[in-house]
Amino acid sequence: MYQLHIGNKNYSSWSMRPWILMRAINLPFNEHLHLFAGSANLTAFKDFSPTAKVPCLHDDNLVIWDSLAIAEYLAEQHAEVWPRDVHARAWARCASAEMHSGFPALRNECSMSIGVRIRLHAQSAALQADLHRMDALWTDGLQRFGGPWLAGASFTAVDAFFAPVAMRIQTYGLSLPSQTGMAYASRLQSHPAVLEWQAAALLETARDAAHEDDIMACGVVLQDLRAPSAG
Ligand SMILES: N[C@@H](CCC(=O)N[C@@H](CS)C(=O)NCC(=O)O)C(=O)O
Repeated sequence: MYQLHIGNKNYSSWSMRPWILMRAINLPFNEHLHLFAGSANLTAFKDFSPTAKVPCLHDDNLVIWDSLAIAEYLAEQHAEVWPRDVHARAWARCASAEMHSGFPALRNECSMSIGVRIRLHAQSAALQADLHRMDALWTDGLQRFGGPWLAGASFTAVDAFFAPVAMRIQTYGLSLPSQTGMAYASRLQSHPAVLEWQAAALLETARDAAHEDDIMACGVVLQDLRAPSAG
């Protein structure tokens, strides 16, 4: 059985990706949730992850410590991870790699916090450029492969890679230029695996100071839908 190590569901966008993928395509796994604890992670997370980061997948003696590498490892054994069509598969890999290494303004200025609703102090030009690129990328996939998912009829790894973006759109009330892009964000928000992850995130009572500080710095908290903090 796969063992998937993840961080707090409210904050950990990288953990969310393989978890959503595995849940959406019905790959059984045991979840190991590790709470973020500032610099203490560096030692505690080292017990299961060579970079002291999450996600990290264990499969018997194999350790895979990066979200994109996890998707590729799973794809070696499960054909449904990527689209079956070679063109759709190449596109899906490009889009996932772009998410993995790009969209810095979106990632830095809109830290993921699923249970909170925030009004940003400002939207930088870089953030607006990221949102325009996101919209163009999503529209391209949906038109090229016919939807409803980014690379065709089936939910695949590329959709899982953008699930945290749909959460950020919800948290920060972000707008994409097209109806097509917004409709895809809302489709992602209501996927059963995303709803399951979100429900668990809302029940979390742990708070991580570094993540909370990031969120407070970028805007005004309008609503906090999470279970009350454990203190
Ligand atoms: N490139 C890595 C990024 C992993 C990453 O940055 N994970 C964050 C959580 S979302 C983490 O573990 N942070 C802990 C820390 O920095 O102490 C991946 O794709 O898996």
